[in-house]
Amino acid sequence: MITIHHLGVSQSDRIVWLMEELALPYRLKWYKRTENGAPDDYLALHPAATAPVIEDDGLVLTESAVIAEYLCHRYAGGRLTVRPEQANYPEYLYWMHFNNNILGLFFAKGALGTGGQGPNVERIRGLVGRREGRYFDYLNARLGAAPFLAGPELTCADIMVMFALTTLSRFDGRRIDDLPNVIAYVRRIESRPAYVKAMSIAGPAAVPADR
Ligand SMILES: N[C@@H](CCC(=O)N[C@@H](CS)C(=O)NCC(=O)O)C(=O)O
Repeated sequence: MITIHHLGVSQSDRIVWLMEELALPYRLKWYKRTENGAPDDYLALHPAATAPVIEDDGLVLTESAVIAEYLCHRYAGGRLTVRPEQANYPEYLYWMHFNNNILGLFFAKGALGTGGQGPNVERIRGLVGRREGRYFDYLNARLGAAPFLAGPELTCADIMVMFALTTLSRFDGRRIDDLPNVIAYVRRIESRPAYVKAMSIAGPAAVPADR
């Protein structure tokens, strides 16, 4: 059975959501954050040890997008993915990788917010602002044209992006209040039973417990 090593309040909640959407069985091991991020027993799991980490019969895997594709193809016949020969494959691929851009900007904004100085700070601040603005405008436009990021149905691309629109915006991530299509999309996903269940197990407000 798949084990999800879940770091509290982290991107690993999306793998719980994925498993609930696919109705696949899994074990969940919960790790509490320390002041410095992941605790030592979490860091010992893998050389990179970013959350999520999954374990499958001795295989230890990181990177959400990799894990999502791996689980869907190996255990669910490709459900929630889009095949290269399908017309919406480019949209699927693009939105599958959107998360890393947003997380990169989130960390850059955090660093700038600590009062960074030096000749490049203003240039980087401008670049971060411009890119963040354009990414979110693009997201809002896309969600005005299609109910889900890859098209008519929920896919792993949605599972990849939601964290940046919900949990991240509780911290210093960009808020979505001014993006009506994004708000409607978040509401749509928040009404899915698999999402509700996953968040009750592993979401930012969930009570820490192994399962
Ligand atoms: N690109 C990675 C990023 C994962 C990531 O940065 N996770 C954060 C939690 S949201 C983490 O591992 N933080 C703990 C730490 O670095 O100590 C993915 O999508 O899985």
